[in-house]
Amino acid sequence: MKTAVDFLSTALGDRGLSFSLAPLRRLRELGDAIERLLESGGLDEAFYRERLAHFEFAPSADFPEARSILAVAVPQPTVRAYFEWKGSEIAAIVPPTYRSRIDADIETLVRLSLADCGHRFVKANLPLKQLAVRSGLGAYGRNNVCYVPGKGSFNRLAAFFTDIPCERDPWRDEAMMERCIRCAACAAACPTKSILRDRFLIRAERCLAYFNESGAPAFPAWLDPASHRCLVGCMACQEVCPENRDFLDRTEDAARFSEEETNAVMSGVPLDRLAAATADKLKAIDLFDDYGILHRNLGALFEARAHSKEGTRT
Ligand code: B12
Repeated sequence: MKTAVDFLSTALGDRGLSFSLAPLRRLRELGDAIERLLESGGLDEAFYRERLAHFEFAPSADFPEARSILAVAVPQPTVRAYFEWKGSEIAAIVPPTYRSRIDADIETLVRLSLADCGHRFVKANLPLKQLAVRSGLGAYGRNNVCYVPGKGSFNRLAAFFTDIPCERDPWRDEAMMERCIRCAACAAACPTKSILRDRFLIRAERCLAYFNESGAPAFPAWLDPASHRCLVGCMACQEVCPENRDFLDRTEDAARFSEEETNAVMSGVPLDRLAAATADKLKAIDLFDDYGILHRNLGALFEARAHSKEGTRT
């Protein structure tokens, strides 16, 4: 007879997604690990409060039948958008895994596969890398990103509580990929020196993505303006990684913004007054909900481009 895992393998595995299933009793260990880092001072407390305090280390009370945690990894392409402005055009990168609308597709696939065998699930709000690594779905890179064996790091992660009984316990210690022991390409490429050679945990509160995802009006003065190479996030530590060599060409051109549209974004025209076609393009690159950060980030990209042109002229 087909088990729930067989159904998941067909629905997810056959579409190139990877998954793992861990017993619910392991849940506490995820919270404990973060707690220990906080106590030892390894994790910046202000950063924890701002970005990590929202995790929920238990299924909601209306799901007492929950028995397991399902972690899913979905390979994602890099997205490229073109912006025309003041007579020139730039290609702006949205790194893989910012495509949050894929979450609804993952949920649909899980729903379809579990409906076939009568199981329930709810979305889980957990530290996803730690869950993926400890449940055997992947391993950490030195850059603290999670790599799925043979599939690199360009995978968006998601998690669900399910009532599937988990007979096999895949739980293991946190592991870093072996090739990272002798490689520090990511540390050398990090524009903010957030990846350290003598400590595993990155200085997340210095990561470029931390700043360009935030709603702060400006970037810190110490940040090199040439660091900006993406519309949001950063590719530096993953782009140079040898584990990702085979996945760098998965780029999709998703939208082209005319001079007029770029002008609207740059001058902060309110979202509800943007032309419908421009709004659709923002949705196509998954940045409609992050519109508020775009004019700052796009401005930084144009500035970085201008600097690099000046550099080549001198
Ligand atoms: C907060 C957050 C950020 C913050 C902080 C990142 C960070 N490293 O913590 C900022 C804004 C900087 C950020 C940036 C990015 N993020 Co982010 N982020 C998150 C979020 C919401 C939580 C991450 C978290 O739990 N951090 C807390 C730290 C403590 O967790 P940890 O890194 O796993 O730390 C463990 C290990 O360090 C371990 N440990 C400690 N010592 C040692 C020693 C050894 C040897 C080992 C092996 C382990 C180990 O213990 C720690 C606790 O368990 C998740 C979504 C989610 N719900 O999980 C996405 C998430 C992690 N982000 C993601 C991505 C893609 C990114 C970016 C690549 C985006 C981009 N292109 O710019 C960058 C990468 C930055 C980087 N190099 O880490 C993906 C990662 C996918 C993947 N395949 O790994 C996630 C899972 C989102 C998603 N749904 O897919 N992010």
